[in-house]
Amino acid sequence: MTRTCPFVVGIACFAILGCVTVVQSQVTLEVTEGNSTCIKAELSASFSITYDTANGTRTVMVPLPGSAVVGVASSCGGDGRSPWLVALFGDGHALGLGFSSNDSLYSVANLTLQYNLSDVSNFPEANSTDVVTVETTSVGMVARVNTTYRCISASPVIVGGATVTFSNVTMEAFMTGDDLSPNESVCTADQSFTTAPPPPPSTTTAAPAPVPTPPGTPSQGSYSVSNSNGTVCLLARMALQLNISHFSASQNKTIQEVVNLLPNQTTSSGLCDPTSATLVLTQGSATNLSFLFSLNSTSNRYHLTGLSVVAAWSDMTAPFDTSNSSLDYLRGSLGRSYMCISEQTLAVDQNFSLNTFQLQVQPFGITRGQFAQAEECQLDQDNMLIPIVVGAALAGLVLIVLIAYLIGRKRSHAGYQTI
Ligand SMILES: *[C@@H]1O[C@H](CO)[C@@H](O)[C@H](O)[C@H]1NC(C)=O
Ligand SMILES: *[C@@H]1O[C@H](CO)[C@@H](O)[C@H](O)[C@H]1NC(C)=O
Ligand SMILES: *[C@@H]1O[C@H](CO)[C@@H](O)[C@H](O)[C@H]1NC(C)=O
Ligand SMILES: *[C@@H]1O[C@H](CO)[C@@H](O)[C@H](O)[C@H]1NC(C)=O
Ligand SMILES: *[C@@H]1O[C@H](CO)[C@@H](O)[C@H](O)[C@H]1NC(C)=O
Ligand SMILES: *[C@@H]1O[C@H](CO)[C@@H](O)[C@H](O)[C@H]1NC(C)=O
Ligand SMILES: *[C@@H]1O[C@H](CO)[C@@H](O)[C@H](O)[C@H]1NC(C)=O
Ligand SMILES: *[C@@H]1O[C@H](CO)[C@@H](O)[C@H](O)[C@H]1NC(C)=O
Ligand SMILES: *[C@@H]1O[C@H](CO)[C@@H](O)[C@H](O)[C@H]1NC(C)=O
Ligand SMILES: *[C@@H]1O[C@H](CO)[C@@H](O)[C@H](O)[C@H]1NC(C)=O
Ligand SMILES: *[C@@H]1O[C@H](CO)[C@@H](O)[C@H](O)[C@H]1NC(C)=O
Ligand SMILES: CC(=O)N[C@H]1CO[C@H](CO)[C@@H](O)[C@@H]1O
Repeated sequence: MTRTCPFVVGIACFAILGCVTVVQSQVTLEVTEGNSTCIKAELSASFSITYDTANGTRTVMVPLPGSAVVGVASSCGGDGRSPWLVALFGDGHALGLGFSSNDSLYSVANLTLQYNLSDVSNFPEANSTDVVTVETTSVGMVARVNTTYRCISASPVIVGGATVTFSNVTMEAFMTGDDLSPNESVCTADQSFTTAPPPPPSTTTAAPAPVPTPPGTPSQGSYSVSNSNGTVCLLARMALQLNISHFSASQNKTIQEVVNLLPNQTTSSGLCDPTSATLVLTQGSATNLSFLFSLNSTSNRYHLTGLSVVAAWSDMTAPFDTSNSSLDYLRGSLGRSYMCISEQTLAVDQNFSLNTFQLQVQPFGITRGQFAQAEECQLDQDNMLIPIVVGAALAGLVLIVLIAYLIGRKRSHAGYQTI
């Protein structure tokens, strides 16, 4: 059985999940006419697509597979038409990029995504079999004519109910030779990485940059995921705080921003499989957080193996996007829930960590829609130890006083008898 893993922002999938190993493929696409190449693109892309099921919406992650091919609709333009690159993949899915140019610049004028909801391997339980086409004209890929557009950073493009995240892109349209031009136009996201602004000399009289006020403790939200027959298959209640290092537009430097997830503005969705479970938390269009849990059916233990985030906050110069699919947090046993009341920091990479508070999760083995008995994290057990030690010390003290009293009483009693 092969099916595409629902969680692919990441890089790899476990063999145990039984899914295609989705090392995100680098795809090469070329549009030629006659003997000459007019568009050449080497890129990775993944699609986050939300669709309707009978029981609400679901979000899946679909990668652009290495097997994608250039469709015949592609063209080099001319005769008033503009160049058009169409990549076909899977069961009737397509990604189209239309290019336009003037004397100095060329750009991706529009992006079209077509996906076929009949494809049950990517869109399980879809309540429609339509082929959906969505389009946007704000793609934000611009380069100088006769140069190669380069963008290694992940750059999300929102199109309809979907997000296309490109990464590691080198691409040229309106080519004059058969190979990508050695001259590059580097996207702004890459520039802020490579040319990190030097810290201002401390001797200047410049006013200190405003430090973002740290938010208070976040509030706890309750989230759940149901499977196709409406049975709750994942439960979570937790308070979450995102800690992201990004380039601040207002301060013109990289800052660390700590933001609480607001449960009353957050919706949950996800997917459950026998050995993997995904929880996606979406706060408006600003924050999208995915958790991937996996179950080891040999040891009957589960853990949080993947975390991914897409954040488009007001002070960012570009949406922030990162993921790590080789984590090992929140370890619990099948048939039990995992609980950690204490604050925990889940480090994802050098730019993103997630702080959790008052957390209880159960990604597998839910019965009657309720949490099973909890296994407490070590931090909570350590915190419990202090009152126990204090209590034991107090009990010991009481015991000593009592014994002393009893001995004293016996002595004085004995004293009476001798008289
Ligand atoms: C393609 O190249 C061949 C030989 O190099 C040439 O004979 C042919 O005319 C060219 N075709 C076009 C459309 O330029
Ligand atoms: C699919 O479900 C959504 C709500 O979940 C509903 O609004 C929509 O009409 C349904 N579509 C079909 C074709 O049943
Ligand atoms: C959509 O997918 C279904 C089933 O996978 C397939 O039969 C159909 O041909 C696809 N539609 C298109 C337009 O490719
Ligand atoms: C995409 O943009 C090009 C250039 O502006 C235009 O010619 C083409 O019709 C557009 N495609 C769609 C589907 O709108
Ligand atoms: C080319 O287009 C860009 C925007 O797409 C514009 O900023 C620039 O001024 C244009 N240049 C010329 C020479 O028309
Ligand atoms: C791009 O290259 C072509 C062929 O080498 C040349 O004719 C054209 O003037 C160049 N355009 C720019 C803007 O450099
Ligand atoms: C980016 O793409 C190049 C080939 O186009 C590949 O060699 C390289 O490993 C890719 N880098 C990442 C981080 O995927
Ligand atoms: C719902 O589906 C799950 C597996 O997807 C199954 O274990 C469970 O028994 C089903 N429940 C009902 C009420 O059909
Ligand atoms: C941002 O900082 C860089 C380097 O410190 C400087 O060259 C640039 O002018 C600054 N931009 C703004 C808008 O302040
Ligand atoms: C959401 O909750 C916060 C406090 O947790 C409250 O200040 C805010 O008004 C609430 N917003 C809505 C839309 O309920
Ligand atoms: C599952 O657990 C067993 C026993 O603890 C261990 O040997 C095995 O490596 C684990 N498998 C995975 C994929 O982690
Ligand atoms: C909770 C809920 O709406 N469950 C429904 C999920 O969908 C199946 C049919 O696909 C219904 O039978 C359930 O009632």
